[in-house]
Amino acid sequence: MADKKRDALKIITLGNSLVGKSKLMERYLMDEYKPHQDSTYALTLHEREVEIDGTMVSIDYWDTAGQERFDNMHPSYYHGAHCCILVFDVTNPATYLQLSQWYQELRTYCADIPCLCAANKIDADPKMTKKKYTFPIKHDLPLYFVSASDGTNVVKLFQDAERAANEYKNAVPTDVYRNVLELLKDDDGFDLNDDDDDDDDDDDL
Ligand SMILES: Nc1nc2c(ncn2[C@@H]2O[C@H](COP(=O)(O)OP(=O)(O)OP(=O)(O)O)[C@@H](O)[C@H]2O)c(=O)[nH]1
Ligand SMILES: [Mg+2]
Repeated sequence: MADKKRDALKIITLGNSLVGKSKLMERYLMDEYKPHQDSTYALTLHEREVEIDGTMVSIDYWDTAGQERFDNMHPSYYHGAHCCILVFDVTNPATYLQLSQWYQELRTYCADIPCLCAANKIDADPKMTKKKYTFPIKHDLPLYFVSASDGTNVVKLFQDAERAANEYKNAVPTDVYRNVLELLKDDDGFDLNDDDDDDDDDDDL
């Protein structure tokens, strides 16, 4: 069990209080949405097993709360994260403006994890999906128009986050392996495709 825990992917959410972070998780993980609920006061950890490309993967979803009230998160919230879902509320421009601060804090602790941006509550004001949001463009973040209330795009958002987290986790060894192959290929004395059986004595030594 302990080994399994250490291997779990960690996905965090960030964004102002009341943007719908907990409701989005509730919609995805429980496929339900109860309209009235207080802010999250403590850390909530949801564990889930999913299949990604034929392999079962454990995911820990971290949800915490009241960010507006505390202005920033404890570093341990970010520690070891593999992906972040950054949420704002399309009906509340202040939550959009605050994204850059959340993003800056994220990058302080997690320099290169994938980050997805979620524009929530589109059910409340569908025309907001027509607006151009420069923040995600500027930072090259994929943007998802979602509604925890009616479920629009929620599964897509979370499945993409799971996939991105998994790719991020597996990227390091893959890159190292690729770099080694590149180095070997660049080395004139070592041809990966050389099936010459060295009968040829013309080779300079
Ligand atoms: N119309 C609408 N309301 C939503 C949606 N998602 C969340 N809400 C409402 O917004 C309020 C806040 O939702 P939460 O999920 O508790 O927000 P939170 O970001 O977790 O807030 P904190 O825990 O304080 O950080 C609740 O009253 C929800 O019912 C949505 O997609 N559409
Ligand atoms: Mg919450």
